[in-house]
Amino acid sequence: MTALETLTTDGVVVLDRVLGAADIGALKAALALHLEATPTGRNQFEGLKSRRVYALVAKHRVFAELVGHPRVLDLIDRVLEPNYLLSAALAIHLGPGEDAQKFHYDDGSYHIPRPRPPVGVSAIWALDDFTEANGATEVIPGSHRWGDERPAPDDPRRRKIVMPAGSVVVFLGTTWHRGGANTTERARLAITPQYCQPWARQLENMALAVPQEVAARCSRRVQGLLGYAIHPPLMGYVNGLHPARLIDPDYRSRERVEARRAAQILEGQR
Ligand SMILES: O=C(O)CCC(=O)C(=O)O
Repeated sequence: MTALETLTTDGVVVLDRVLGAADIGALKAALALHLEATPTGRNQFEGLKSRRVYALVAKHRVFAELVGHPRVLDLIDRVLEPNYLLSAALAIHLGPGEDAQKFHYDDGSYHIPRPRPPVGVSAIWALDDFTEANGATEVIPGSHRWGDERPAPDDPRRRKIVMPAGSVVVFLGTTWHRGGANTTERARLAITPQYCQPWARQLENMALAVPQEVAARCSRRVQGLLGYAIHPPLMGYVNGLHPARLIDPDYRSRERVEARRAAQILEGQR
């Protein structure tokens, strides 16, 4: 089965060892000061012994590169509609002694009855090895197809995503999962970018979280993920104009392409 087939059949797929040691080192170095300055979580979901660093794209270019990683985007390109958005980008430092999270699914903020297609897709990049004991993410394969069913805390169908550092687990926004319990003496570090349909509200308000001068230095692909794109025919404009005008002196080429697409759609609707 291809990775895409596994993702659509099971609701979850692991891409093994995508990042090398140098990439992992750069991400950890960029996170270190932010983690030190971050208090532990405010509730059971964030983890009372864990730390979360939000708005990563605003914090360092290595995070912007990670959210635009082609191995993950190539998969999501086939699941979500063109012009999909970055919905959230955060680091999770799962502390020693942390309890398992409650099972949840990541696009649960969209109150649309299940079963349904996913509104989002999430990725969790392992910056440390994910092991049986250190809180590896637990996923219930196939649960993306569920309607009202909810998993019990000890659901026997749950699978620990044991994977080496540098790997990434990608799962649909409808797939039930949770952070596992960390029974070791060391933290487990991960970065989780989440993506959503281009017509859905982002969990993290990227237009406010990422300053324009930072967005201007991102790749065009990442700028699009942040919202500097039109979802044709009409979604995402600023003052009636293309949002890339705010950050890109060369915005006209994008404007032309997207205006053409908008005109085709509007024409087809008549
Ligand atoms: O830390 C993890 O492994 C999963 C975290 C998670 O699912 C979440 O916070 O939504």
